[in-house]
Amino acid sequence: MSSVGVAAAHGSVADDVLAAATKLAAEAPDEAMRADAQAIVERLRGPLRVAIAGRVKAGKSTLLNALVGERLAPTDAGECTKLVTAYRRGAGYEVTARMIDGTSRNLAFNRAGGALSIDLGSATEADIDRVDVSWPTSSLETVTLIDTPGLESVHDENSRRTREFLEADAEGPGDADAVVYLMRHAHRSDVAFLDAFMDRSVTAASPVNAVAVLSRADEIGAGRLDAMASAARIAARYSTDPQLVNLCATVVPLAGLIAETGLTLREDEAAALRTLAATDAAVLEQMLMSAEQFCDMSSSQLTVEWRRDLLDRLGLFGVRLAVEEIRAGRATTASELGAVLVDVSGLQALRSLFRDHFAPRARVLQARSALLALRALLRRLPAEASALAAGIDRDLERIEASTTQFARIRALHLLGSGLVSFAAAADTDEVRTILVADAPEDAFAGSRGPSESQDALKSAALTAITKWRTRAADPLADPTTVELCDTVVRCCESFYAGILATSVTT
Ligand SMILES: Nc1nc2c(ncn2[C@@H]2O[C@H](COP(=O)(O)OP(=O)(O)OP(=O)(O)O)[C@@H](O)[C@H]2O)c(=O)[nH]1
Ligand SMILES: [Mg+2]
Repeated sequence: MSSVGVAAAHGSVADDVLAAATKLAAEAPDEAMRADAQAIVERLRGPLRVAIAGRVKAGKSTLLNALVGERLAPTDAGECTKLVTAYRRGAGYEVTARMIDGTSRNLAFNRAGGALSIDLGSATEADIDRVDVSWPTSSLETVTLIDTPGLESVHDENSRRTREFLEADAEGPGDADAVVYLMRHAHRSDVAFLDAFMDRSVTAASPVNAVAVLSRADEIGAGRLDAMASAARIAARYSTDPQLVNLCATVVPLAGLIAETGLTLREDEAAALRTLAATDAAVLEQMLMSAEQFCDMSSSQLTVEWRRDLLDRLGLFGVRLAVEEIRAGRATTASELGAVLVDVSGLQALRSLFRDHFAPRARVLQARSALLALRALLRRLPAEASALAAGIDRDLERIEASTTQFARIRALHLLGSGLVSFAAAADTDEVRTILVADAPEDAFAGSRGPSESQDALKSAALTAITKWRTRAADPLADPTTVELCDTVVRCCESFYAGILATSVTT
């Protein structure tokens, strides 16, 4: 798997881009440009920026809270998130709005009853471009999470904000380095939707920087206790969907609400659940048939207000699970019940994806966003700064030529957006495997013989180099296909060099 060597090489690319950005921040002719360049420097020094995107009510804000481990982002059954809001680690508690006119202002906020309630003051949503929440929590140490309004929101204005935020355009790259896309089981058309969305935002998503979540997984099968097992099967099937494999690395099931509540469950809630669990078994069974029956019946000691609260916090599946645990004597306190809920929710698998998929690529993804942003900024430099622009442009060219990392990401986008396709599915699979791979063993896994010897890898690499070089030289191939094939060749060559280097040292 990815070696320390790979990580070190990634770091140096980011350092090189950082040096170019720092130079521009110091030498750009006017103050606004220096500030823009400095913003790129700071982004590159800060954590990876991961946007959480999906349709209205997909459970985005709830998922964000589950990852943070606190109820921060407001969630609601009605359309809720209206502004792009970044949650990042800071020394203190602070909420800032970046206004459409480019200025910033601090916003008042309070946290009565759970989620953050932000007071826009004299401003309206239309005046605000982004909101930035700074919060002192270790869960945001390596990643800044960005909550976005639902795509296809009934208020098109909100949806537009998310698209503008994520999509790359001629002016520069999208503002996120990576994306978590939520899709609900009920919306099988999400795949087509994701496809169309990613197509428009060519730099926003690929198997390198996007993962998908089958969200609200506990609701599958009307909240029966086997819901998560069904969700896992459905997610596994989606993971191999021919459209999805080009758009995201994998699909994991998640019951965000169960995770969020598991991490924040209070003792009074556990006590309410114990009261509920003491209800006669047959009556309880009847109550748990539907949300209406749960709130209507007066057979339990528990007040209707409490029942509504529990439903909000846990859903029918969560209530059923907690009651089951209490009755079996396996978990009764808030911390015991919370642990069970988190365990069942699928949060661990999502966290593992962040650790295993995003973290090792973070510096490259950030360096790439920064490089694109720098290029956009250079285009805005006035004529008298042309020497500075040309110098930095040369630096960026050199950085790009020194690594296959950026070319790989672009090539995956070409593949993912369908701009390049191969007649044979096996070719598409081979190309994707090579482009995504961190090490030769991953790149040539399919062509490896029974022995995992270096010789077998070497010969697989050479075969691939010959094959894709021939394809790149095809006079009938269009320029984007040639570019993609060239990138595959470069990747194979660098893997080949890596194999030779290991055979010498071992
Ligand atoms: N049962 C269940 N309900 C969930 C889950 N995640 C979210 N919900 C509920 O679904 C509703 C919407 O959740 P949000 O997190 O606000 O969804 P969102 O995607 O941020 O919605 P918008 O910001 O309005 O687009 C809320 O009532 C949540 O409690 C889940 O995993 N399971
Ligand atoms: Mg939301």
